[in-house]
Amino acid sequence: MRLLWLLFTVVALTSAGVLQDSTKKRYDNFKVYKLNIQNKIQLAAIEKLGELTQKYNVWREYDRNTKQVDIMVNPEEMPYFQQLLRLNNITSEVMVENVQALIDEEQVTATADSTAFGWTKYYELEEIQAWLDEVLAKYPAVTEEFVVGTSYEGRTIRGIKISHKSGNPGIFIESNIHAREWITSATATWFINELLTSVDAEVRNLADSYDWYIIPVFNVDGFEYSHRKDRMWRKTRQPHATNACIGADANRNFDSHWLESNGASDNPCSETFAGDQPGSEPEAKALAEFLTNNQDKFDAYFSFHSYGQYLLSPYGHTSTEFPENYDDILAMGKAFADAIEALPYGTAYRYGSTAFVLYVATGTSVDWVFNELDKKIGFTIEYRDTGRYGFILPPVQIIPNCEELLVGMLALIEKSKELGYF
Ligand code: 0X9
Ligand code: ZN
Ligand code: ZN
Repeated sequence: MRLLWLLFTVVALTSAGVLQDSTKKRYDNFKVYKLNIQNKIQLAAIEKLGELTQKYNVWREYDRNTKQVDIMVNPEEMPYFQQLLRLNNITSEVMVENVQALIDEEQVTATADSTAFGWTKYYELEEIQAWLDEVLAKYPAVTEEFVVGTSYEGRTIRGIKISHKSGNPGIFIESNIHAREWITSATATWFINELLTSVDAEVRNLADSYDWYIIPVFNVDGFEYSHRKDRMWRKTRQPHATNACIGADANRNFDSHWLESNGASDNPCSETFAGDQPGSEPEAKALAEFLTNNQDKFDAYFSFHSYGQYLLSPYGHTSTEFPENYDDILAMGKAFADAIEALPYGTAYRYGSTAFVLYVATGTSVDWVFNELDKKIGFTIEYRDTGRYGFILPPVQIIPNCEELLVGMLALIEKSKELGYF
C-alpha cells in the first residue's frame, strides 16, 4: 500500500513537472506586473529594481508612449514590492499571476505534438538545426548554408540563403538575438518554409525576386540555456571577468553609439548590459564582421524580437533626430501595420523610430547596419503580444503570428519597391 502511494506520488509529481528538470530554474508564483509610470522619480525607483536579478526581471523596459513597464517579481519579494508601489504611488495591473504555470502549459503542448517539424510547438536548438539540414538537403538548387561564426560556448551560428536567381537584391533577417523570445525563431523557420513551399503568387514573387539571408537562431548559447536551464534568459552566456552576472545584451553590443544616452547599461547584472566594449560578445563581433564582408549582398535588414507588437526603425540613439528617409520608413511601417490589422485577428502594430515610439536603445544590430553599413531599410519587429503572455506566447499563437509577419512583410516590401528602394 505504501509502495503504491509512493508510486502514485512520483507519477503525480512527474506529470506536474516537479521532478522533471530539477536543474531548471522555476518560476512558481512569480508575477508579472504592468506598472503605470507618471514621473521620473517613479521611473528611477523601478529601474533600480531591474538590477536585483534574484528578485526582479524586467520583461519590458519603460515605454515612452504607454508610460508602462512590465516587471516580473519573485514571490518572496512581494511585500517589499507592494510597499514600494504604495510609497511611490505607482498604479499597477497583474499581467501574469504565475509565470511557472505559463511555462508548464507551453511544455504540455510540446510533448503532445507529433514527430514532424511543425509550428504548433517550440523547438530546441538541436531540432531547429536538424530541420535546417533537412531543408538544405531537400532544396539544394535554391538554398545554401552560411556560417556567421562561433558562439562563446563553441556553437556554430548558422543561416540559410534562399536564392532563385542571380542578381536579386538581398534581404537579411536575424532572429532570436534575445534568447527567451522563442516566437522569433518559430516565425523565422515558418517564413523559410513559406519561401520554399508556398504556391501563393505573391509569396512566390517574394521568394523569386529577392535573395534571402536568414539566421533563425542567432544567440545560440542563450537560446539553448533558455530551453534547458532558465526560460527567462535573454543575454549571451559569456561570463564577466569581475562580476558574478553572466552575459551581455547582444543587441546593445554593436559599435553604433555604444553605451551612449542611457540606451544600455554598464552594469553586468542588467538585462541590457552593453558588454565591456563594442563587440565584446563573440556573437555580435562575428555578425558585424560577416555583415561587413557581405554588405554588397543585401539592401534591407530585419531583426526579429518579442514582445509588444511594434515595427521599429532607426534611430535608437536619439528621439529628436530622424533618418533622411524617415518619411519613406514611416510609409513602409504604415503598410506593414495596416496589412496586419486587416487580417481577421485584427492585431494592432505601432511603428516609428525606436527612440521615439519605444525607448532609447544604443548599440543595436539594426542601428549598426543602418548607420555603419549605410543601409536604408532596417527594422526591428516586436511580435505578439502586448503582455498577457509576454515571452511565453502560447504555441497556438505561433501560426497566427507567422501569418501576420507574412502579410506585413509583403506589404512592406511592396511599398519600398513603390518608393524606389528595390
Ligand atoms: O530592447 C531591445 O533590444 C528590443 N526590445 S526587446 O524587448 N525585444 O528587448 C528593441 C530594440 C530596438 N531596436 C533598434 N533600435 N534597432
Ligand atoms: Zn554617438
Ligand atoms: Zn528582443
